[in-house]
Amino acid sequence: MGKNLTRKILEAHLAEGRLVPGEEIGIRIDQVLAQDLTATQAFLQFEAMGLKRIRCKVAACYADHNVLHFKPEHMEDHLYLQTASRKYGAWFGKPATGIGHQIHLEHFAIPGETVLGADSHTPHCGGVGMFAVGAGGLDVAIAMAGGPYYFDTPVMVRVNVTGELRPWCTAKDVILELLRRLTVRGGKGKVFEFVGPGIKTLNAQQRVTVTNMSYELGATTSIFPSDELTKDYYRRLGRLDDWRDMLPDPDAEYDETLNIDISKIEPLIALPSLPDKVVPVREVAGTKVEQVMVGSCTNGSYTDLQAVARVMKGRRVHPEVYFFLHPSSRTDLEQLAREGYVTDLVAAGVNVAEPTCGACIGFGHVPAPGTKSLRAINRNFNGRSGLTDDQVYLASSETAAATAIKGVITDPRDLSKELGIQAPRAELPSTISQENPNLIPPADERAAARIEIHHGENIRPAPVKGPLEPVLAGVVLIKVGDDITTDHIIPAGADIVGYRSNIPKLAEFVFHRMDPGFSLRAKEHGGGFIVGGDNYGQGSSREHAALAPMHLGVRGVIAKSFARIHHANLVNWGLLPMTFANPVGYESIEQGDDLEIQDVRGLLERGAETFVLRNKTRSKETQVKVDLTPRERAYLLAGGKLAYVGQHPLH
Ligand code: MIC
Ligand code: SF4
Repeated sequence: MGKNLTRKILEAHLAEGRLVPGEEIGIRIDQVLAQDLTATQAFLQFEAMGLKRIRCKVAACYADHNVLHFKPEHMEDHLYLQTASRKYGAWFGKPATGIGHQIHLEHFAIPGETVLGADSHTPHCGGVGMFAVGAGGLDVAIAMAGGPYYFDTPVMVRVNVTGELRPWCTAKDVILELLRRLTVRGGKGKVFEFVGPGIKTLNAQQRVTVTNMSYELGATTSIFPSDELTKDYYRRLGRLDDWRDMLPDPDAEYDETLNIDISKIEPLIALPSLPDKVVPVREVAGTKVEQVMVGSCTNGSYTDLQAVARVMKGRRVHPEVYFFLHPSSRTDLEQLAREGYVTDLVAAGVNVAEPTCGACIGFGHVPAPGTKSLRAINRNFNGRSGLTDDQVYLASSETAAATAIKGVITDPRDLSKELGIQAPRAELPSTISQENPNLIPPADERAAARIEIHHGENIRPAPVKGPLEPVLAGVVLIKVGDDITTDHIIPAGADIVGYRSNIPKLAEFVFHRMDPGFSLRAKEHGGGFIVGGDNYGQGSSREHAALAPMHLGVRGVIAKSFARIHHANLVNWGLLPMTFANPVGYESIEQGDDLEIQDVRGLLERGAETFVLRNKTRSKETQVKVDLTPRERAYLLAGGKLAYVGQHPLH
């Protein structure tokens, strides 16, 4: 029986368990990455474990989200991260080095290795044949300490790609097409492995766009083989020594198959406010937009920006449109500048902003109420742009450029017909320099001993919850619907992210944009429960969406279903995730109801999978289920994974 690529990499890294879909495995992690919003907690947790030096092959921390330093504590976070990185043995990307995923790809990605990232878009490096997975900060801290990463063996899906993209149709349209078909829940528990003749028509950067955004399917990750096209990319990087052939066997077996003929794909667009609300661009063409953005880890590369520059050359941004872009790599920006593309963009009236996440996460360029924004990025969750009830559309960079010229949503194919503009080809830079003045190497062990870590005022120790109580009781603090994102639970935005390393302060903002009274109510009740719909906790990997509710005394979340990373984060921080045994259970509970689970410790210890939830207010009982491995039960009993690791140190 031939092996697929995912199986080959997992087998080579297997530390515990069997590769049977749904069964828990532990894998060895070669590389870790984190970014400024998640890394402060990860490093604080690493310090709390009492370790002196990072034990995985490569660790990198990127200051890519909060780089404008609107407040003094923002720079303090970076000084903490820079000193901690150097001391413990991680690379540090200074602000405006670029977006971590792209910098990691350019400098460290190695086909066939594993990378665990404290960011949901870590599947980025899957585009060059890495097994690249996003996780909460604590899981990354444990990987830094040399511990395995535990997760359920994914269902391995063969995505058979045929055909070739037509002019003006892009890799972004490929992933939008998959979102259209599968939705934001369709990838849960799965790895999408892209194979077939069509992948030979997609260069490494195009592949990366697909794997990066595959997380929006809720997938564990996705991966392309490392082949001759990957080799070509490593040649341009000047890192041929890091390249290796990583292919599935010709007769490889998969659990499922999906076919996609990319020659049938047309320019697509996700409507506000979920990445799976996908329709052809021509269905909404003519809609007036006031703002256009190109950037993020999905669309900020040289390839995207060169395409935009080619479209904009000699033309002008529509007078009623604000068009800005955030490159994803300083190196790529430098190359674009050397080749004159930046000049073309600036001459056309495009605002070339700094190479960071920027407006993707609501840092700047917040749309005005009532306006529409078209963005070549990966997420359009409501409120993420910084405006509650925003109207953000997601499309390719080419569609963005066409829209910026015309002032209304435009199918880029019309540019050829109306303005005689030739469709840009997806090109890679001829060279991608490894000279990076902003990427600071770790200190050697001797020098590290002398480095004082900069612990600013805002950097508070990693919190730990006490052991699980015998009876779990409290009121329902909030009841929410389906597809609630971690952006809803703990919003981003410049006013809030500065407190990522200060959980007591951050906790004031839980559900802030949806229900500003939540935190106060939780405090008044001394905590309680959250009730959610399907896919609760999708989106960002931020463990703060568990940590901050934990600080407010939230004891458990009862939902119809959970997103993978958030489920793990709840367990990691000692909050019990439960699902309704019967969907009507959701209807029977309202905000304010008083709930109780008797003998919860005993139930967990005995391995029970169904618990009785007593609704004291309505004198009713509801069955709830838990989907927990023995290891996760032990974490919950201890009061979370950090508490558990404190009792069972990693060797
Ligand atoms: C995001 O895109 O939402 C983020 C900001 O990159 C997050 C991480 C975070 O919230 O710190 C993610 O995707 O995991
Ligand atoms: Fe940054 Fe946006 Fe990518 Fe998250 S999705 S890492 S905020 S660019």
